[in-house]
Amino acid sequence: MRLLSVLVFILYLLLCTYTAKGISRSRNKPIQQTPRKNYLIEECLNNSYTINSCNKVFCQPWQRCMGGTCSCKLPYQCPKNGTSVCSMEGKTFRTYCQLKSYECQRHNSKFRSRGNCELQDDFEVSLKPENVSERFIQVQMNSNKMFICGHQWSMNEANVICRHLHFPEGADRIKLDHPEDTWNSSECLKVTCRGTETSLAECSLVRTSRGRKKLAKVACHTTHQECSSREFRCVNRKCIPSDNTCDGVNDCGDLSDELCCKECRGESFHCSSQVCIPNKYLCNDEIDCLTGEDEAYQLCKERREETEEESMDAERRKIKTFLPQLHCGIPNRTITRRKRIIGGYSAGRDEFPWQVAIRGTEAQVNCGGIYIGGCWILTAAHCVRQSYVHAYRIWTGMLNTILKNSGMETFTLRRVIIHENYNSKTYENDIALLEMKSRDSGQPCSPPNTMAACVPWSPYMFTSGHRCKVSGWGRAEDYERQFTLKWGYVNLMSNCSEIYKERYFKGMECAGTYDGSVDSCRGDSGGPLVCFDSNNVAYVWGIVSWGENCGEEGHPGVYTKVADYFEWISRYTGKATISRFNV
Ligand code: 4AZ
Repeated sequence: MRLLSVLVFILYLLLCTYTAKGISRSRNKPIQQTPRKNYLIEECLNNSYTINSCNKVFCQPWQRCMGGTCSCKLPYQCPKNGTSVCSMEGKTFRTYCQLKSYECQRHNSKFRSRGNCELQDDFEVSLKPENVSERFIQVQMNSNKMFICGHQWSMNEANVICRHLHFPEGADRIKLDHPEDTWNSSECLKVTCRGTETSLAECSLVRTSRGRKKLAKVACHTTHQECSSREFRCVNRKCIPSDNTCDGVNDCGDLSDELCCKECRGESFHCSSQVCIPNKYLCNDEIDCLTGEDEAYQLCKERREETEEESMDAERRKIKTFLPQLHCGIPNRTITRRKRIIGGYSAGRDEFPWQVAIRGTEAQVNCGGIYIGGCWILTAAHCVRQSYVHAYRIWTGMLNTILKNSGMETFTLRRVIIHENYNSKTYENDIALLEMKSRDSGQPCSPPNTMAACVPWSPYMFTSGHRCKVSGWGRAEDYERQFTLKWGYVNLMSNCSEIYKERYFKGMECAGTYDGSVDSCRGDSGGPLVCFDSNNVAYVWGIVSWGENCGEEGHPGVYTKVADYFEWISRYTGKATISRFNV
């Protein structure tokens, strides 16, 4: 009985606390404001990235990437294939790419129509009425005047129209409104733009019946103003609502609101390079994310978007298919065997076809290296000396250092190029290029059973947490010499300046596992850390450089961050040898 009353009392207490909580919660609710989520990455914004930053996005096919910026190609550098086009000034160009490269160099030849310039009808864009900030858009085509529909009207289209009308920063605001009664507007023009066009004529324009629906309005950007606390300042100094950042829509017009995003909102997709792209770019057979996540087989095997629109976008995409593309980073085979290395496995034949061995003055392998195409080997500066150039031998197509396999080939060197700022005390800029002598003089090197690893051009291609592969003939757990090529999975890490403090410099990158169970070690130096993109193409992300011992918990391996040296490498190899896309 006593027990029962105690139980009842406890129950009563529980009930009290529950209701008290309930009351206090409901009372608090109207006062508490949900904090606005910040989608943007501040430190990234400091770099003022725009649509012309090839560390973040691909350049247009009439541009090329130079030092992180897209710059204009010369018209003769365009592919020759394609249809002729006519500019607003009435000049005929052989291809769309040529017109765009001409325009890109500020000759300001805007696109007007396909075909050559004879027999061209008029194409005029104007804003109506005068003297108000937000106006309807009237397009005159073939003596036919029409307004632009409100259907699917977005900042992408508005920016293009303003650019067309010589407002280089694009639009400030868009709106939908009913037309004035006196206007005959039973039909309207439905526009769809990618958002990067400079002329409305490049977009898809389709005549449709308006019904009773609203029409599109735009206010083009004229003067710069201070942005409010709820606005984002674009790199082109326009202000846009903060809620419109990281949503896949190019509100700024220079894309600066989509390039530094922790995550994406609305109908948009997050590339691992922190860029938001509209969902309609997924699985459309054009790579938009630097490492191809938007076209990954796993994502796309069930979805294929077919959107065929009559616009110059199709021509732009066709031009891309005419551009040369390097064949790199694709091993013939990917299987793995027996466990070994520091937490690693023995490599199979053709699994690491870019891995080479560098034999020095003594007849043993002392460092690894990476074949990157042509006659070029990438390695660590601390592995080589200029004065030993005649002593080195490069072994390609090798798996085992004592059991010589068929398909091996050795090369002597023409040149050893050590980074001019390599510091042998701190291991800063621990990178070197070796130029092999071709076995048939005048012929390319083309070592057998060897495939170049692709060279990454942007430090945003792979980020912390990405699992990559390190390989080499270096020491295993027991520090014993190894004779077979081994490899292991390691994760890229971002907290290395906390671990190695003042010993960690720009141009270095850490990779390892939490417990140190997988690591590179003595003898692996100069060899590759490769990361694979969404389509399994291998990029040499790091060169084995140093570390505090091997396989120690809390002491990951330190690698030379190859993406930071793309320009340095291409200075010697030439851009065409190492650029996977758009040279
Ligand atoms: C070395 O001595 C070395 N655990 C290479 C890699 C690492 C440590 C030492 C990383 O060549």
